[in-house]
Amino acid sequence: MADTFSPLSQGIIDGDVSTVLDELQKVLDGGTKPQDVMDRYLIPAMEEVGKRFEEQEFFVPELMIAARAMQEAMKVLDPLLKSSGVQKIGRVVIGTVEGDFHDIGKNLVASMLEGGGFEVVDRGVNVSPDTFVEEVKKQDGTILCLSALLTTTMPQMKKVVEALTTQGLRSKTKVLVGGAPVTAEFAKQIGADGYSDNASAAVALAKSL
Ligand code: B12
Repeated sequence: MADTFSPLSQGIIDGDVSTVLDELQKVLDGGTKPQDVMDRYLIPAMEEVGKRFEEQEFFVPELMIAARAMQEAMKVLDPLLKSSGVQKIGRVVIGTVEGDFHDIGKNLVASMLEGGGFEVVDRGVNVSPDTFVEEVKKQDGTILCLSALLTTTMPQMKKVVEALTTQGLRSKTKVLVGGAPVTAEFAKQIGADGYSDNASAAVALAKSL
């Protein structure tokens, strides 16, 4: 039997933006914290979408309409995840690696880091190693966060680490990696300083560095 989802999660799976916005408002009005909304409703819905894609029940158009519904929900949650007026505790440069256009998880990590008190420079998606290096050069002691959602783009993370080394920036920079296919073992293999599989842990990790 197919799993049953809450109306909010089902709205994401169906890519039904108006249901998503209505249901999102209801759960927020009911007192659910923005982070819990992500963890309980939105992320499981995207996982389901990925599962259906893998099982060839969904194809790229369904993936895209679900992603659009997720992005609309994020527009509402984003300001709630960020706190304002907090003194910045460090600088983070973040982006999705070259060849990869997935940005939902990266945006979430960026929002949470900002909410956690970091100054965040978000270079977007499809970011080349040179662009990351340029951005890191602007200030010593930067934390660099790399996101990849495709097994084919994961090797780009290694290229970024190598580019930092070549430019003499590696020792001054902490590199965190993440994204669905990335593992702690892979992070270690490429010489990154840390890995996490979710946005809240990414903030704790960045703070510990
Ligand atoms: C939405 C989606 C899309 C959307 C992206 C829209 C957008 N603006 O991002 C669209 C439709 C564009 C898309 C396109 C493609 N996709 Co796609 N996509 C997905 C899907 C369903 C969900 C991803 C997502 O947003 N998840 C929700 C977020 C919140 O989770 P997350 O990204 O994992 O991020 C969390 C953690 O990983 C972590 N994290 C993320 N980044 C970082 C960084 C740091 C530093 C840290 C510490 C933590 C961290 O924290 C986040 C929050 O908790 C996944 C399935 C899946 N299960 O991942 C497939 C998936 C990633 N896609 C896949 C594929 C194959 C593709 C395409 C190649 C399809 C095609 N044939 O065209 C293209 C590639 C385009 C490209 N070059 O990038 C495959 C990848 C398979 C593989 N092994 O490589 C997946 C796994 C689907 C599947 N099961 O087959 N996709």
